[in-house]
Amino acid sequence: MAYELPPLPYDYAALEPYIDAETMRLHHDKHHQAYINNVNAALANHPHLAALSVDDLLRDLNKVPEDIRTTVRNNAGGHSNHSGFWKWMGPPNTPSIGREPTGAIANQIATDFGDFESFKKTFNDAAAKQFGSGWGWVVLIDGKLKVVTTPNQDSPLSQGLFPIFGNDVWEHAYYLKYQNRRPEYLAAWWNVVNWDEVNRRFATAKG
Ligand code: MN3
Repeated sequence: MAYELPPLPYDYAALEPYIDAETMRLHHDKHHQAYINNVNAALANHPHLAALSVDDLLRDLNKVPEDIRTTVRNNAGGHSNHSGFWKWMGPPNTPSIGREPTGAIANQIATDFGDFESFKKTFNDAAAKQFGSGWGWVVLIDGKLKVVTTPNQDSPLSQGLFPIFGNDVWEHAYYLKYQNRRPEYLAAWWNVVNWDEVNRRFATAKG
C-alpha cells in the first residue's frame, strides 16, 4: 500500500497572516507530495517495508536495505514530519490555537522551563541556529521536555524519541513571506500552534 498525501485539515489561507497561502500550497501540494512519491518509488520492490506505517519504518532504519536507506531516511522522514506538522498547526484566533499553552503540556512547560516565554526562547534559539535545513523539536527525555534539532528530514523517531511537536526551518517553509528572516518566522509561528493536538501527542509521548 503506497503512502498517500493527507489532506490539509484547513484551507491554504487558514494560517494567514503568519503563514501565507502560497507557501502552504507549495509546501503541502508540492514538497510533501514529492517526499511521498520518492519514498513510494524507493519501496516499490520492498512490499514488506511499504506495508509498515511511515513512523514504524523510521523507528528502525537498519531494516531498510543500504542502497535505499538514505532515500528512505530523507523521504519517509519528510512524509512523517509534515504529516504531523499540518496537524499541530491551526487557524489563529480560534480556541486552543496560539496564545498560551493549555492542559498537561502547559504544566510540563512550567515545570521544566519556568514559564512559556523561557520555553519559546529556548526553542526559537535552537531552531534559529540549526545550520541549513532541518527541524526544531520538543521531545520527552527521562520525563522532562527537551528541545532538540535534527538536520534535513531526520525524524526524532529514528533516535528513539517521539516528536511531540516541532517547526520546519527549511527555507521552503518561510522564504516567500519572511525571506532570510528565520527568527521572525519562528516568533510568528507560535500563533498557529494547535495546543489540543500538542496535548494529544504529549499523552502519547508519556505512554
Ligand atoms: Mn517542509
